[in-house]
Amino acid sequence: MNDRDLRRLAFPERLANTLDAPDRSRLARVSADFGLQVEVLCPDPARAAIPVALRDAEGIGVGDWVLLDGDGDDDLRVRTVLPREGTLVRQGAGQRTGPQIIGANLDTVLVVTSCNREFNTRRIERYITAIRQARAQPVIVLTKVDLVDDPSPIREAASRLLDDPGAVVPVDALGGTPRDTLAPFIRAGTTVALVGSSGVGKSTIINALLGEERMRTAAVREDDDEGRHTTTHRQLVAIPGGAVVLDTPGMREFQLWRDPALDVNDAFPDIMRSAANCRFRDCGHDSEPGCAVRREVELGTIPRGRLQAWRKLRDEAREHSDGAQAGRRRSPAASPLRRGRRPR
Ligand SMILES: Nc1nc2c(ncn2[C@@H]2O[C@H](COP(=O)(O)OP(=O)(O)O)[C@@H](O)[C@H]2O)c(=O)[nH]1
Ligand SMILES: [Mg+2]
Ligand SMILES: [Zn+2]
Repeated sequence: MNDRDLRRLAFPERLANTLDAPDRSRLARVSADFGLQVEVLCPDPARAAIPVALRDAEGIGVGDWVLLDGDGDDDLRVRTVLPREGTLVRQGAGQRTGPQIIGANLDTVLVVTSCNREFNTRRIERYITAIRQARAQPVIVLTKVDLVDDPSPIREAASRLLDDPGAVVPVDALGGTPRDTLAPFIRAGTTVALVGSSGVGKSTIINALLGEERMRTAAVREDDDEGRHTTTHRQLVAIPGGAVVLDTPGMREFQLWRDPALDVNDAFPDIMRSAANCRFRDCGHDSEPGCAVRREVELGTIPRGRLQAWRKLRDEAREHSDGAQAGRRRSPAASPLRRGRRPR
């Protein structure tokens, strides 16, 4: 791929000097995952097979940079997955127990939620925990502001979940100008994923960024406010202006991945700030004397539900890390968050 195409697909600088000229000609970016095959951009879309051993060993996700073997359209295979960063993972849903990669090499993740009944603090906290775990920047996008009289209470509730009130962005994806509103978060050379329930307007935003109706969108059911699943798979697209965005289908549940290094504190800046004033450094904000967090809950400056959510996620992470360590003794399962082997 030439330099222009690499820029258009947000090729990360950190990988540049790990590759020689022949490798560069075999570079591609995974844009969709179909199980035994992936769609890759190189820069035109093509299909490539994934050797089972490779999938088992390190996994592969939309957004990964790979080196391809083979020629022509029918014969492409993924040889290597380049070390990924910014990996958003969740615990596989249903029968699948392993980590599932939502997106790889992400710089920013937009948590998209609508201003109506769909807004759910507890769900957003979960997303933010996983986004911090990925070391990507979380942004909360409030859609359908045109449907509510006053979005400011929701905007305030959302601001509490991030340390940066500037990272809460109300948009009207239909009548407004989401491309301008979101520009600070969709910079050239970066990869941005959109996550959230179905029907909140993720695909609509991406169409606005593309300037064409490429993604399918669908009306929300009137009775329960739930969207139909129009977006059925994760799809990476390059948008004019040089950023890459990832559209995802709605996620019903977002289980945190069993990662021993998961630190839920990162997603609770308000609690952490207050915890600095607790008498004990390892205060569990439970029944300890001199607990500043509980005092703030009583004063109402930290919502009670927020402290309960912190406890719940912390316990979940602990449970997970015990489980993961037990699993690790049995088999050295690869972490999708690993820095990865250097390519040959
Ligand atoms: N009124 C209003 N409707 C919107 C807005 N954004 C999306 N929609 C509508 O919501 C429905 C679901 O949008 P879609 O993009 O398919 O949601 P997705 O499932 O998150 O990708 C569509 O009918 C959109 O036209 C918005 O800001 N305001
Ligand atoms: Mg969609
Ligand atoms: Zn405390």
